[in-house]
Amino acid sequence: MSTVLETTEQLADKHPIAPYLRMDRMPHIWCPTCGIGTVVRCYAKALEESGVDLDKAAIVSGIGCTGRVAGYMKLDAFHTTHGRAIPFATGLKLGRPELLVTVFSGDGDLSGIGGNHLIHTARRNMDMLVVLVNNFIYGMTGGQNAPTTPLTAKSSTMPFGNFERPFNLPHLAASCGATYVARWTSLHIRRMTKSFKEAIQRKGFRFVEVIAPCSTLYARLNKLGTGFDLMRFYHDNAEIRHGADTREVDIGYQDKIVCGKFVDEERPTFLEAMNEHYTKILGDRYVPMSPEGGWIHE
Ligand SMILES: Cc1ncc(C[n+]2csc(CCOP(=O)(O)OP(=O)(O)O)c2C)c(N)n1
Ligand code: SF4
Ligand SMILES: [Mg+2]
Repeated sequence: MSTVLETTEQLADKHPIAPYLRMDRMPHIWCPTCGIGTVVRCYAKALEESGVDLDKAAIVSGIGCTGRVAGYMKLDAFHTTHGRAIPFATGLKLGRPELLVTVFSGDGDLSGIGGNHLIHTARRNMDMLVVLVNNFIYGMTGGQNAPTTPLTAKSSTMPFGNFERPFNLPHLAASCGATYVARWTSLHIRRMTKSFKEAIQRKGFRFVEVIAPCSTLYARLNKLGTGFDLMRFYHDNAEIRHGADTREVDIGYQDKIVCGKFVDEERPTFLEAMNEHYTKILGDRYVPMSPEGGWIHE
């Protein structure tokens, strides 16, 4: 009996998440043991298990290694400018309210250059899921200090160690008004997937931070070994505390990482609040957007 060997491409097409990826764009740009791919895997699995209609889902990224995610997902995808994924996603959601809109980007993109958009979009409870991959550094551009770099950690712009207080992102998102806030590491594949599934079902501003290795820059500049060593560190130092007070989930350099679901509540989204308000003030004169986009005309 003769055995027909399949090509790498044929085997790759059989991968369980191949239907969610643009396989013609493989191989991806990410370094070996980088954590971003794992987060993509969990997100794709969550889409699949949630039965999301892919024609009704859109993904938006900014710039950076994580910013490449939108380009690899087989969804309506938008690779926007640096720091502008959230405002782009806001426009998309307002124009097409029926879409599941996900923003997928890095810590620098979303909380550095894009930080102003992050806080105001959470405050407005704009209906979108934000997946922020936090590798504590600007990966794509050479390992510069980010607003998330832990105190004393080295970066290419702080070779003697960071002395700037970093953001505690779950607390930032929660205090600005995010209605769903969770943090995982790229080691927590089942919990992260479950969290994405839950967040997909919710409405409002949902924020999931995933701590993931940048093996090439953060790990190397800090002599922490490979991405695999960082995964082992997460294994030994992640502490799951659902409902933890977000004021207490700061991340210190090589210190414990508190993970879990911290916030899960409901309040009117921007569009719901707007529709209710204008209907109350303007009555029949107010013409709301149809859920499919465009205006409803009687
Ligand atoms: C306006 C502008 N400023 C700076 C840059 C350069 N730049 C590209 S990606 C990046 C940092 C991205 O860091 P992060 O969002 O953490 O993504 P990572 O690469 O770590 O996944 C910077 C500063 C740019 N592309 N555009
Ligand atoms: S530079 Fe860092 S974040 Fe970028 S792909 Fe490589 S390991 Fe990942
Ligand atoms: Mg980063």
